[in-house]
Amino acid sequence: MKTMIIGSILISVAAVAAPWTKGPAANRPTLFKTFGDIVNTPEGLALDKDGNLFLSAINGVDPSYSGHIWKRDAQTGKWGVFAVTRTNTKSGKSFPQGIVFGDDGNLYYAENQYFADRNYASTVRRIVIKDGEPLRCEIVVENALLPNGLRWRDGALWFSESFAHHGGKFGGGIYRIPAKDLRADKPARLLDKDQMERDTYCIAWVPTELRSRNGIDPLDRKVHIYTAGPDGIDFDADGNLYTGSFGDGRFWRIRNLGGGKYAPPELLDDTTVACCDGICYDAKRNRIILTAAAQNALYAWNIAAGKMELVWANGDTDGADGLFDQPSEVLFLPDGRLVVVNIDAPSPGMINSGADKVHTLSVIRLP
Ligand SMILES: [Ca+2]
Ligand SMILES: [Ca+2]
Repeated sequence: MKTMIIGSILISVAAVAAPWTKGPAANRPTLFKTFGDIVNTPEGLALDKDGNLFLSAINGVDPSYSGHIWKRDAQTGKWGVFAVTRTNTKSGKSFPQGIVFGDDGNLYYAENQYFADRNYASTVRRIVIKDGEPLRCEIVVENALLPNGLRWRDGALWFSESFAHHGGKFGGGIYRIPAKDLRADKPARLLDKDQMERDTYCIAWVPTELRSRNGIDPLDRKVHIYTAGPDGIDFDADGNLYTGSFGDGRFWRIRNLGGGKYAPPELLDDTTVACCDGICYDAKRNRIILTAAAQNALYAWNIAAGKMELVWANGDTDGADGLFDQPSEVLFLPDGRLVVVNIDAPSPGMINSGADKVHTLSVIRLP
């Protein structure tokens, strides 16, 4: 009897064994926020000029909860729903992905309809804000496939289009829309991808290499997402743009040549990250932080040294203790802490073994 009890204790201990971890102990993530099922798939992050933090809930895991956007008050730290995003009239759903504030103080977001409709049904929209309150959602960019990471720089909205396959090649695009063309009465219209070479809004096309995942052919419909191109985008202090691709994890720089000109994409690293989601610039350390979604990891590209450094990685977990559960987006708070979104919506071949009931943001205070 005693042996059996000891045996069952050992089994229960093994079942809750802590996941493996890698990276400096000082970088260990802790829990920043747990959400209920209303935010079952957290995604994009943005800060307004007052330091309030915004988070989009794309809610792809359980779309019976509508897509919407939360706000964390910078003064009180309290979270609340900021706005429910407007549904697509055809799909009846809203899937807000990347978000960013414009110079006009309005919140721009990628309305990603790709997983409901692959025929240019996606848009970029803005929530017009007055005195801190949302007034309306309006379409400002149309005819997109999978708009994803958003940034605002030099009077323009920048975003990645994660699917821009054309000419028999897989890849994604980087787009720039000047503020004057972001009009609710006449949205900026992207050209179809087979004409993207003459789309004046398209700054760059980035190719995706097809890589097998645990023996699964990337052209298999189950892993279609691994044919995707650029996901997260951000700029360094000199205005050079960086992006990482979801499909093959490759990391690229698009140099700012001045006068509105940009160099062709330059491959910086093609082996470290297997699947890149969001990225952000670490101004204090002159690095680009990359999420490595499949590896449950964060890496940092050291710009001066020209090399990749591991920030943190951990094994499969639901994230309840603050460890990573498929990191997807990163952003520095005004106090210097790094917030990491755990999207917890795995594709095949990821360390994250399944979407669970614990919906979290992690935080790291980098030394
Ligand atoms: Ca989780
Ligand atoms: Ca999980």
